[in-house]
Amino acid sequence: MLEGASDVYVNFAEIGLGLSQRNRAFFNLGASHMKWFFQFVCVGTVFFLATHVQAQLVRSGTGATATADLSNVTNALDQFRADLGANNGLGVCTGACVPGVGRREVNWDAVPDASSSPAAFPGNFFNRDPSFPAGRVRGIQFSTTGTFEVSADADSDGDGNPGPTAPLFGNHSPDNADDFAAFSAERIFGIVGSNVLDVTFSLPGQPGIPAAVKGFGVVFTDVEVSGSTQLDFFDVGGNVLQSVSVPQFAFIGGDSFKSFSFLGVSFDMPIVSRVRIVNGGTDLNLVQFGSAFDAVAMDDFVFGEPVAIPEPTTLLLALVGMMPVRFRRVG
Ligand SMILES: [Ca+2]
Ligand SMILES: [Ca+2]
Ligand SMILES: [Ca+2]
Repeated sequence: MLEGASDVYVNFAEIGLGLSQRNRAFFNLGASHMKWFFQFVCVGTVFFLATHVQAQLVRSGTGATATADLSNVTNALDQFRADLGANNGLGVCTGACVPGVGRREVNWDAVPDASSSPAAFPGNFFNRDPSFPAGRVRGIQFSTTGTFEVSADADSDGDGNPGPTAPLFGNHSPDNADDFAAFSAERIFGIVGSNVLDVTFSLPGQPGIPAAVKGFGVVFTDVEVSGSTQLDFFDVGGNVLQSVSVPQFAFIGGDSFKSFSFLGVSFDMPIVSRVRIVNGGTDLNLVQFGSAFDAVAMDDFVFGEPVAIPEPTTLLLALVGMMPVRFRRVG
């Protein structure tokens, strides 16, 4: 059914073509439209009724490198991965990959030096067409009013010597390098000039085709204040499906022990078209934006395999377009 949803979107143009060729034999038109009809029923069920029947599954956990206990984080992450299904890897969804089924991941670690701090990271880096390397074809897009950065690795200019840019966003503040940690070595993700970003989805390899996913989760680092960090899930109509605070790492004393907090939420069906991330209360320069003074960064993103969202107006026109064919048959 979900694979059919992809076919519907790609072939919408054929609806108009079919209507303009009215001398085509009815048998062909009828079979074609019946195919569309059943696909529309499937798509409609998924995208327009889903918000009334969906259930959610929340996975979360915290831990810290210094306490040598990341089991709550890894267990929650692995549960979430299992909730979504097999990792479909990189590139366009072909072969065993079915749109809407399985998952993708981003760990930032293969981002080149040229797109890492202090350089800005483009929000469409992983939302490219197949003319780009497969690693950049994942169907996930980021937007913010600020500027994204991926942290430098240990040798930020590739000359074989450490630096010159400090890892873990230490180039923005020494506090960052003290408090942040990489869950997957060694790059992490952050924002300058804002504490909010939006995540949207496309069919991998087709950046112009908006898509929805079944679930989305992030491993955050250094969430210390309750309520400072949050995920808001939106459906295709812009309605909030769920808002969940990311659990803070509970600590006693003056340091967060380079902690991690994972939160992932999945639904019965791929109905999430946007996720808003409130990433703590400050940006990488420790300029306060949110109500809580809590610097937070992000590492691993895990999300469901995107499936195309049909446009409601196109769906309506297509269904109306079926009517003259039926009238001709009766006459
Ligand atoms: Ca170097
Ligand atoms: Ca990483
Ligand atoms: Ca913090």
